[in-house]
Amino acid sequence: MNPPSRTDFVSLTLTGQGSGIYNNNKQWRRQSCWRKWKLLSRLQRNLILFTVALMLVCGIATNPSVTEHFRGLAVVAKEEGDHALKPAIHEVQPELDKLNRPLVPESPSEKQKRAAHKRGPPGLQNRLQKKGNVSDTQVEKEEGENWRVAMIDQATERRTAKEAANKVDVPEVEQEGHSHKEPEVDRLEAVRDAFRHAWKGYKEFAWGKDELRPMSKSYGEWFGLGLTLIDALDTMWILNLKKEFEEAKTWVSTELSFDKDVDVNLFESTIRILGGLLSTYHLTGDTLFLDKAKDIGTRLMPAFNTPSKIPYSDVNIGKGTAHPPRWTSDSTVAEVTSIQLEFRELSRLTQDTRYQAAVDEVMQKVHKLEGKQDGLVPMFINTNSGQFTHLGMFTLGARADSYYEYLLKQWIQGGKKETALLEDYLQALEGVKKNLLKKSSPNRLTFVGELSHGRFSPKMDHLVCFLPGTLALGAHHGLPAEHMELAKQLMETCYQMYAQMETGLSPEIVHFNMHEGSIGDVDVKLADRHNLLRPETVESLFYLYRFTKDRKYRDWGWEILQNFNKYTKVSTGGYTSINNVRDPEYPSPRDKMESFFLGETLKYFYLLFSDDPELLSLDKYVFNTEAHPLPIWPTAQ
Ligand code: DMJ
Repeated sequence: MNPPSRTDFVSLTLTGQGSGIYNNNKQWRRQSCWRKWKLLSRLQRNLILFTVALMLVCGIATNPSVTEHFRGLAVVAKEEGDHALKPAIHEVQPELDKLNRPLVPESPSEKQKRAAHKRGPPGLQNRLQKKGNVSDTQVEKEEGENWRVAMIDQATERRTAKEAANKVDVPEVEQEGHSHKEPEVDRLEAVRDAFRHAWKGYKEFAWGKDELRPMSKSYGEWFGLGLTLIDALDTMWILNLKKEFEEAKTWVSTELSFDKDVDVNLFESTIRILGGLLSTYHLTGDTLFLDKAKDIGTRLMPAFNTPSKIPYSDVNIGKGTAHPPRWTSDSTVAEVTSIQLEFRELSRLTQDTRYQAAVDEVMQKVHKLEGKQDGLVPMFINTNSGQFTHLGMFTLGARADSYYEYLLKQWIQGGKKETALLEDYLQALEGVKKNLLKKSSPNRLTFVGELSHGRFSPKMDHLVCFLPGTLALGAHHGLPAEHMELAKQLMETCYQMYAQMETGLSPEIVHFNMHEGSIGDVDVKLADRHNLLRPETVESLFYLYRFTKDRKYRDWGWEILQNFNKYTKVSTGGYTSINNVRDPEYPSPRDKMESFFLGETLKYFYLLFSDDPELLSLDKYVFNTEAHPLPIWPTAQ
């Protein structure tokens, strides 16, 4: 064979074939390949090597588990504010230790279970698990003499007896040929354990800071106001965590100061801080919390000094100045219409009408605005003109959700007299039914999609899962029974958003399939696979259980709690948001415990499992959008 000429193309000659002898033994093939390789020019060899290397790199980079891994390492929570245009979170850069494999050390049996876990889209199934992750920690039994000063209508006095009734008998299981009965699981105690574990991390690594970063054993600051601690105050009271509550109260009385040159988001600080302080005041009767509530409420008032009286999104609580975000003069509709319960209550308690007047004016203006479609509101409103902007886009998810929730809840708070609120609520529900409500394929799950300039999108945020609870609450307060029917259907859908995921935890956003012949109901885009420990589904389960007493809602909640324990619990303390609910092998921790996990999620779990309907009776209290109970006004009853 003649050596190939040094041209810039690859030329291979198959010698064996030409001789008519077919030799295919390994040795021959190896030598023949090597000979051919040596016959190639340097350029040809380099070209081939480069192509192979390129293919390898592309292959690795497009492997989802690898990309998820890098995302997990690099992520700085993308856009987590639900309503805010863009909250600025200033993370304190911690010393990073092991960011890989965050979760509690697994037992060998758990490892086996995970190894056996099938990947790929599962069908509709109830993933109810039989055992809980209940630690041995015991409840503190002793009641302090004066601790429960003005307890919730003596409700908790009845709690202990009723809690005993909340033990769950777990079915017999076969193990290594022996049949034995699993111990009873006390679900309320499991929630307390989860709280204690979360609090342990917060106390050790983030005490007095806004948020725990459990993986790096550090903290993040947003407003610099001890957000998690304040958000969690009433949860500790309700869960009867006396020692933890007292420590937190001491911090509030000795360390918490709002006299600080910081920009805070009006909506977030109202629902979490003002709401948290007001509800803690109601539960404890301790005026420390009312004084603090009045202080922060007053410092937030400059937000309303705008040409339109539609508040700015940000306030400097030290300087008394307010402003919109740097890039727009818009606020989101949810932000400006979901601060009313708190400011109205502040006026009632302080007899200072300015707070209520400011937020009522916002509602009156929004009530009259052009740009709604069948009662549905756009997502943005301009603080100069007072008009909606970005017309034609409608969602019950981020940036609009709690507008609908607060229409109903203000109506309830004020004694069902403010008919404009009720009218807007009822009209909006008609708008939902007409424009946003569809069924998925193949299982005909009812879901709430979105509308953009007349075009329907089958996208549903997890945030929308507040809706079953709100619908049920409305039905309980005398609205049509069909609201309850819709609530039940949507509740099933929200549950399936968890059950159909490989970790049993819902992603942030799902897309429902609507075409015939779809294999599963739910699709999840890569960028939407995170779970931030959000409360909405558990919140709705609580309402649905309270009103129907159907135990399946409790069982669904129990299943979800166990999956939080399995995939988000960090062994050194705290729980973390995760990046990928579809990968039980590596859910990829985000290193952040949102304050609402303690303020809302765990509180709703506890209320779901409690047998006492008088523990925060829904005829006496209305929960703000951050799960802080505020009283329904007594004069109204
Ligand atoms: C909370 O801050 C509130 O529930 C708010 O209404 C929506 N977002 C978070 C929880 O997901």
